[in-house]
Amino acid sequence: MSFFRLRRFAPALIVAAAALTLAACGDQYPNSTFTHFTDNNRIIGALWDRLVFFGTIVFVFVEALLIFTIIKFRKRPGGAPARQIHGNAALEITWTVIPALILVMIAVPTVRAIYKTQAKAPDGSLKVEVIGHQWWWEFRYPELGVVTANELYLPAGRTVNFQLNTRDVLHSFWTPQLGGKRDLITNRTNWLWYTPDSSLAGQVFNGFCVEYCGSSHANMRFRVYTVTADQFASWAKHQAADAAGSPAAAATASVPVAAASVAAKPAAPVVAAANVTAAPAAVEDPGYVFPADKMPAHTVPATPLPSGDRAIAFDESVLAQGSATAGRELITNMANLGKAPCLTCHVVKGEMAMVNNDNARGPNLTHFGSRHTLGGGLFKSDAPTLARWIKNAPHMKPGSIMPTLGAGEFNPVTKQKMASGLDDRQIADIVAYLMSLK
Ligand code: HEC
Ligand SMILES: [Cu+2]
Repeated sequence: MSFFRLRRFAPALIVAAAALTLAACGDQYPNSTFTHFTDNNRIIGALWDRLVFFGTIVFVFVEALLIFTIIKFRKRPGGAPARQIHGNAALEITWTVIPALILVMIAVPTVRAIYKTQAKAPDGSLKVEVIGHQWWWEFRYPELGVVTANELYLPAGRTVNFQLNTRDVLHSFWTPQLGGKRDLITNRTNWLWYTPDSSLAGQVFNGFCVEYCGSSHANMRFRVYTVTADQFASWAKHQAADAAGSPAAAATASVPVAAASVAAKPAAPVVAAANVTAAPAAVEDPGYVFPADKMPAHTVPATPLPSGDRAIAFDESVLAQGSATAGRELITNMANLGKAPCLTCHVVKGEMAMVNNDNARGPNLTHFGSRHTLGGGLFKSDAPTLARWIKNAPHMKPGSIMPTLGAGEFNPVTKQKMASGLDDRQIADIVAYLMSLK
């Protein structure tokens, strides 16, 4: 396209570009990093504002000078040849000094922001250990005895001090509206702290892994619920308790002394497990749980189940017949190890322990029924989704370390049909059990 034709189209192009830019302004962006809800975010936001401000001034000045020069000193027919210049000390000093001053104006607040955000967290902060796994998040509250996954509860107005570690490869922890990003680095501990504004109680935020970590990197998400101090205390107290229906929970309820002996001898619950046949007892104080119907649409997982040729067949009518008692048997009874060795990878506090939190490969399931999401925040947690997840998790989430467990299912890792495994009826029982673990 010749210069003249371009010139004819230029106004139209500029109008189109401006319209396109403006069109982007109307929408709401709930995951925007430019919405600042914590001290950490505001410090970094202020730095960004300053950079954009100075950058804009420099850009406008330089471009204006450029356009002015192009027009004013353009070649004219019959014009005199341009004057030749060699060196101009004043000009050279000016264009060295001004950028140097601009750099100082940027460097000083940048270094200050780095020191502020890297400082030790203030005393009295809530400590949360964030542990990255391929491809889900483990959250521990060591002071409160809580271990959970993919859903983080934070009391609004209190500083939270995150200790960041990874069990495998690099990950990065980011909740755009609250703070981050900060990497989780192998064999190293990183820290990040921020204070969610006290006005935030009752809100939900999306969090992401932002360091490429393998096939389900994009499926490694989490939710942050900011709640009141009372709601947080209620939630944490219940989350620290043993699983509903577990021998330890039953022992604590009747004879407090027995609970201590069970805890001291990890072998004891194995025997006890076979004897407890009653349905998991109703939880006395179920603790605060963020109401699912108060979650804004953009925080509700919308990943569809595999469909069409890829669908995981499951007879949903059996879900209604699922028995939590039978489900608990399947999970805890050693005789079924070949079928449902769930506890070789998962911890259910109060039940027989085959792994502890430090060597468990999967999320802690003690209060799974109180979570709204499933599989690294990828799916909504409901019975039909959970049933298919247990049947064939790696088919729903590429690379997932949770194995294919359904009889007859195609295992994407071994590339073979499962000769044996759980049938729909057994899965329905396990679903009923897990959903009862409020
Ligand atoms: C080889 C280890 C392993 C075994 C065995 C295993 N799981 Fe998992 N499970 C995992 C891993 C790893 C995840 C996390 C997967 C992800 O999100 O990518 C997981 C995730 C889950 C989740 C979702 C938890 C959440 O909050 O997102 C549930 C529920 C679950 N497993 C139940 C079971 C049940 C029930 C069994 C037995 C029938 C079982 N698992 C057996 C490793 C295992
Ligand atoms: Cu990751």
